[in-house]
Amino acid sequence: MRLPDHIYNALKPLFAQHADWHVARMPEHPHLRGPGTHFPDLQGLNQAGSGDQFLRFHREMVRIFKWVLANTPGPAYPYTPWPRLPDWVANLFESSRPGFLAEAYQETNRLVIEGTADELGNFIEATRLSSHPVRGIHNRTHGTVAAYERQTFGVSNPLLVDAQMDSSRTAPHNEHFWGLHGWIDEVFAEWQRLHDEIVDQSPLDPALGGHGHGGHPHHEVGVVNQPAASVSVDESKIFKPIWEE
Ligand SMILES: [Cu+2]
Repeated sequence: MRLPDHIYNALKPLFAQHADWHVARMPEHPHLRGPGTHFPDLQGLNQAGSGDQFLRFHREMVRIFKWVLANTPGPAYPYTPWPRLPDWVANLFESSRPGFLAEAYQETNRLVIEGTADELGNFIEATRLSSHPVRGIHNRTHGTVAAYERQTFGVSNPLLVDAQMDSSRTAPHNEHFWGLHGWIDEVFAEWQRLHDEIVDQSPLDPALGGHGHGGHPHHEVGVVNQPAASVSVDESKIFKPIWEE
């Protein structure tokens, strides 16, 4: 469901380029990334580094989200990253693909210890670089939550307007985006601790953020506040519910 209105209104403009970032990573859109574009360092989903960029880009989003929560007037919104997928999502996975989640968690843990950040991101998202049979917990959760919410609350429920989880344009407005990405961010933080990287999950003022990581939600040096090419893309093949495989 959509976040409370005061939070939704505050963060919507800050994450307006989230969808452009995802669209620019698609292998068929090389002209939307690289030197001279909004995303000069961005790798395609089929290129090395894409999984690493996925983790770091969304780290920055989570940090900006925390800043918005701390600095937006109105009722406090308690934010708790999912400790792992909540039961109502896990049960949907389990009934469609028994054992999928247990195996996915196991491989996630293995990559936190033995993998690179790129391999971890590739597996969790999944990019085109992971061929593991239980890859893609991120994409599958986006698709599964979207379909579940439509079935449960109704397609035209006002609280799903501009907040569908199966579109990168609207998903950041949904409360579960932050539950899911909070979980992913904690997994990445654990990887960082085990690999002697500094972990910074502190709230980030969006006016100060955005120094690389393959592109930033809004203020890219040199191309400030120009809308990126707004290519509308059907993401239904990327964000499919777990029962449609
Ligand atoms: Cu995203």
